[in-house]
Amino acid sequence: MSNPNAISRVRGFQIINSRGHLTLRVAITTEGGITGYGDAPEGASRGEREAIELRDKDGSVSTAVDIVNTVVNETLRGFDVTNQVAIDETLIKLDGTENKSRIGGNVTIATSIAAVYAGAKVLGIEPFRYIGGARVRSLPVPLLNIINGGKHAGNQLKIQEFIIIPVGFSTFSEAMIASTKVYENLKKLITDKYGKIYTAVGDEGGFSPPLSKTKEPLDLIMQAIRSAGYSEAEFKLGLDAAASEFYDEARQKYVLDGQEMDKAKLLEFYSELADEYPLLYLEDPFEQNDFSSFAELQKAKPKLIVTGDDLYTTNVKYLRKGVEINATRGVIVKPNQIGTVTETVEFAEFAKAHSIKTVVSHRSGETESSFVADLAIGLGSDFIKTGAPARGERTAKYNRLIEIENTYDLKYLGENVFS
Ligand code: 2PG
Ligand code: MG
Repeated sequence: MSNPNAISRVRGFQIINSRGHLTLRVAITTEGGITGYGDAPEGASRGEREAIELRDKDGSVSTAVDIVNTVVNETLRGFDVTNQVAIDETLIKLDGTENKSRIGGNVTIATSIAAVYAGAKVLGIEPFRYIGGARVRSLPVPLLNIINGGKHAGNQLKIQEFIIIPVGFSTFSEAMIASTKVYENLKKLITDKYGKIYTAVGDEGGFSPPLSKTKEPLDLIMQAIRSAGYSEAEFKLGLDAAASEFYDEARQKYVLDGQEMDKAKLLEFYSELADEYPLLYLEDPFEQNDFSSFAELQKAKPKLIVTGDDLYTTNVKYLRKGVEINATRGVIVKPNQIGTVTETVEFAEFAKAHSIKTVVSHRSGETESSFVADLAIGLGSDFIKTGAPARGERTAKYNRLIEIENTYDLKYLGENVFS
């Protein structure tokens, strides 16, 4: 008898992402007629060691589409769609390179995610349950990027993301509603101070006011938190410096706030920020090869969750190095940095086994897929980072979490994220 869960067809096609760029969507259909879809997100500030996105010179992803429709389709046909590990291992072997540069990280991740959705559907369970099983119990704390800089905006800010963290609430929904109030107040403040034109938003839905020094947006956000009626008890702050983007490699200097800083000076600068503001989270404070500066900062500021994104690129090989020297208390988990869901799960589990906080993350170029929301719950992640509480491709993830909270008995992590 034939297996209804066997894959009958894998099909790729181009769709449009939040930047107006083309990206890959993969549809996996089973013999029983069930289909699951997976989208490839697109980063702007990419890590050197992350999986390669196959993109053609004309900006399309036509070659990736062809690969899905030929070699991937031929290879995966007949696989049981619920055998995620076998599917992902086959994709890894099919590619055969360290960074998925042969068939493309976008091909592998979109296919891998499509398999998750199809697998969950054939079993009749939610994707988060499919990923996390009986262990699922909590909703992550959102990291909301409400002022955009760096590669994600047209302003002069060197730091890429200015983040609010609603820890002091008892449900995810309350945390999100309060965050929309802060966002709204921030918009008012920007309108009053700089004019309505500066309420236009950057790639991740955060505002992009005409500021250049790091403390200016932090002050503005603190003001927005207060005018929305909240304090440090409810909201902490976070930053993604994405420091590789303002590092001058030839001169070994960071160019920030109109100054040239060496790594010691930059460490001092971050320490000062941590003393002056309720800063809980600091991602990629140094360039992506300087593991030891991450460790020094983490040691100097043990309460801060120093986090590696470009540092690790969701790859256990690099996280192992970070663990050895206690480089960071946190890691970013981005499925398309490594290229399959199985490797992503392994990375998150390795982090957890070493008591490192996990931050499941979107990319700056996204579709309306809510995969990272289900992934964050499935992994029991501490945090989810998915932009401002605005723009459909960001709200798709937040609204999925709200929907899950209102349907299932899961507990918002809130303050417990500190334990
Ligand atoms: C980051 C991400 C997502 P990008 O640096 O953390 O916020 O940006 O997708 O452009 O790499
Ligand atoms: Mg980052």
